[in-house]
Amino acid sequence: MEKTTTFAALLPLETRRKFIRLCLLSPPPTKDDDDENSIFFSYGTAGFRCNHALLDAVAFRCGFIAGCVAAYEDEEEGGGASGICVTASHNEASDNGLKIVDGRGHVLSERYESACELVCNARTEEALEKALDAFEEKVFAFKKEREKSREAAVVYFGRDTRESGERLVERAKEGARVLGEDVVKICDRGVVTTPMLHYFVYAHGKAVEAFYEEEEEEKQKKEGREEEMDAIAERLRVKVDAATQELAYFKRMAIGYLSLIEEDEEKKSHGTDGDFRKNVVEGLRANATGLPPLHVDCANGVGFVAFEKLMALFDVIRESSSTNTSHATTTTTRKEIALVLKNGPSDGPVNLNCGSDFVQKNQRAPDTSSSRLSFVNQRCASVDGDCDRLVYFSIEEGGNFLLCDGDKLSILIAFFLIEQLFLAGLAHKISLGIAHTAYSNGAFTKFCEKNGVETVCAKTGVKNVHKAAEENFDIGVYFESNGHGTALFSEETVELIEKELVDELTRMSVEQQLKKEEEKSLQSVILTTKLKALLTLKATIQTINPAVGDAISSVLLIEGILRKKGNMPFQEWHAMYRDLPTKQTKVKVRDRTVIECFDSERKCSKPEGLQQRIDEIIDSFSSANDDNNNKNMNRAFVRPSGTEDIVRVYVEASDAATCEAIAKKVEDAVVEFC
Ligand code: NG1
Ligand code: ZN
Repeated sequence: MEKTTTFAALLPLETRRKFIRLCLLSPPPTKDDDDENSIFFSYGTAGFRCNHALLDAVAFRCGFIAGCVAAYEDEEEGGGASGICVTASHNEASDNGLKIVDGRGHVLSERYESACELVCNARTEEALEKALDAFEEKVFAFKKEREKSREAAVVYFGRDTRESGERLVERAKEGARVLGEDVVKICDRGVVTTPMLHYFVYAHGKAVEAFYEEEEEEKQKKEGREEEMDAIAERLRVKVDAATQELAYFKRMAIGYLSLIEEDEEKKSHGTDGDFRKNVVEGLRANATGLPPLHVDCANGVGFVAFEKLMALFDVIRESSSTNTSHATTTTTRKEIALVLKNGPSDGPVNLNCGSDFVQKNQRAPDTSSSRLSFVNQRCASVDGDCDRLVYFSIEEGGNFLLCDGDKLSILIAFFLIEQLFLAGLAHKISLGIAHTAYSNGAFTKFCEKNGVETVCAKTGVKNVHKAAEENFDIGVYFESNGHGTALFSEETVELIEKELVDELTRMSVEQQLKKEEEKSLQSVILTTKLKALLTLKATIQTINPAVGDAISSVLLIEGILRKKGNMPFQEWHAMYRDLPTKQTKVKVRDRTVIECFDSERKCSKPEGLQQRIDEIIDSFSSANDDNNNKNMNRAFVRPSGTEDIVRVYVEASDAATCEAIAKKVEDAVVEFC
């Protein structure tokens, strides 16, 4: 695309001046009130994150940045709307953070990051001018003329349950307001999960697109008179508003899930159709006695609130279907999904001894006073503080802890989708693979290889894995081991599935007309295998949050898949392959940024000598008795965290004791070299 104008030309001089003046009035804090000793705010794995008390100026500046993205960025490049999530995800309660969402509902593109850092760290007028110029150079380079007719852009705000959230959202709103209300509107969605906020921004863009596509009103609008333009703008506003409400979000997912498990619903209904299905379908199912309820550890966070809303919606749907159908008894008494919610915001500080990060990294159940014993012998799941991560776990009779982490979520979803693609006759047309990070277990990658599932390893962080999934596959399943992830369907894949579905329905209806009367009733209930698979794929797409990985949407998807797999017990899923023992620790060092990594962060090039030391440690643990398999099994790597001021150490070995021993040595090496 050709560069036709600059940010400076787009951003009125007056706005620029005002922003700079306000920034200078409340600069970012320094260590010990010494200007020479400024704190550097780095754009980490997921935006700015640190102790909440340091973040006021950063929040203000991020609000302005989000406003600029919404107002001045090309719609195709992610403008028109944007979002700010005030959350520090899995971090402790005293931390907070700012995540910026672009107009497509994705995390802000990487190309903005350095400019964001400049804007958030500038302390003088000159530095602020330069930082804004950096936007001109890098961020808005693609922007053509801002259309005069365009309605005010919208910035959506949301926060998790942290106490500091309200204050920081207000600061961020002040930043967006600098642009003026005629340029940017503010929409505060209050306490919501991170994926919900991403969804609102995504839905905004889709609603605007659909409005203009379907109604072809953009043309009219340009030619129309003043009052017509007002009426059209109002209609658009109403549509966008409806599409970006919580209810729209929950409805999409709940209906997707109900369609996904529909086959089972019908199977359970009485009459000949039911008997027929029983013969055809039930034979394939190992266990149809129903899944026990899922106990969900909500990390003392916003997930609790969101899951409650989802359950309330299921209640409403159930009630309305019971008044509308003759099968009142079957639909009202059975719960489509049974969740027992634990660890809500009133149970303690967010993430303290609970949540997916605690469970996955410590390999044990949440340990809060309110939930300590309640997970024993149950099927359980754990989300993180802002509800975008999910892991499943269970504690066996003897206390043995079983974890289904992001790797196992990937496998379950990928295998399910591969099966459906085959049944739909689309396996040769649609490529499917898994993107993961260096933290994935060696047993997982081996299992994928053995089963012919393609994998790619990306750098840590959703933005990297997302990109890898998007670039490499038509359907890219990706999860970080900590449970951050989703399944991405390319636009062409969604279109292909929809087209095949229409074709299949047409073919069936033609066939139907040719059939004799007596054959019809049976024929009408026998959905062909292909049609069923296509419907399943469509329902899967609807169950998934299209913007970003989402623990609520993932719970629905996994629960749906387990039900479709004949109520697959947790143990069976867990036993698909056996994880190698792993150990993850954190090391506090003076300056973690001295470590530089390569090979998707599985190796480090700096500080000099550290990688060689790690290699030596690994070698020293492979004895002459080891067969080649065992020798290759042990691995360790270190990388600086992008969300905490620590270095992460990861070790994987053939047994737990070796893991511990290697971890200890690698930690010492990190301390020595950094
Ligand atoms: P850092 O702190 O950079 O390791 C952590 C997670 C990432 C990702 C981000 C964002 C681990 C080892 N790292 O990043 O996977 O989830 O937080 O929340 O879990
Ligand atoms: Zn999170």
